Amino acid sequence: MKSSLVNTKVKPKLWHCYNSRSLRVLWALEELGIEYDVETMAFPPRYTVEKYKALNSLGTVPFFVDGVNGEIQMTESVAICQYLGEKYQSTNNMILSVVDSDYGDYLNWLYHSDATLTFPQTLVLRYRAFAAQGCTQQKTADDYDAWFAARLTRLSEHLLHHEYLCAERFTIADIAIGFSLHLATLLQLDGHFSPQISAYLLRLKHRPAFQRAQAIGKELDPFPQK
Ligand SMILES: N[C@@H](CCC(=O)N[C@@H](CS)C(=O)NCC(=O)O)C(=O)O
Repeated sequence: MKSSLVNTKVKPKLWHCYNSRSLRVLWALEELGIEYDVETMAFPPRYTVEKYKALNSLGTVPFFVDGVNGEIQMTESVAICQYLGEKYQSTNNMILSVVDSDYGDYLNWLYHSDATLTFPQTLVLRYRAFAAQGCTQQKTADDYDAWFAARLTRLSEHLLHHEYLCAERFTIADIAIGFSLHLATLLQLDGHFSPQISAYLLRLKHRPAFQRAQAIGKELDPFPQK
């Protein structure tokens, strides 16, 4: 259902929490160099922001609105990156299309980022990192820690021979996978990285657009000690 709380400006608007999946969208916006509005919130916004669920009934981030009347409303970080890359295709080279030979790979990395890499991390986050809130289930966290380690294999093999994931250039697939690796470092799962994964992540984090995006909302870091 469309919300009546959305603004109607033409600039896209993003609701963001520091170091959450909405970082993928901020990073894409910064790479594209377009104007946008961002609202930073403390995590988790369904508890910290009054009426956030009236805006986004899932209560999650990212929440993204675009269109003259705010008619485009999206909640999936990778889909939003794809939308932005395609909408601003004339000013960037960050997407692939069906005519590109790496197109299958490109789609596979886009889906791999959340379905295969971020998924086990969310269990570690919930049952290990949020232990202070009484959510600890060590066995579950340990199982998904090992699951994550095993799921890095394909990426590790690929990066032995490639600097970026597709078409030998930076694309939104690198944003999608790069965030999953960044999250792993926050959860101290980076001990599972092969040298080529560590080097790839470092390469991505050196990008000025990543650095600008990652600084936004830092004052609301839920893990300020890290
Ligand atoms: N598949 C969605 C997942 C969105 C999601 O679960 N976001 C997390 C933050 S990384 C969230 O908002 N969690 C807060 C909550 O569940 O209350 C995406 O990739 O954007």
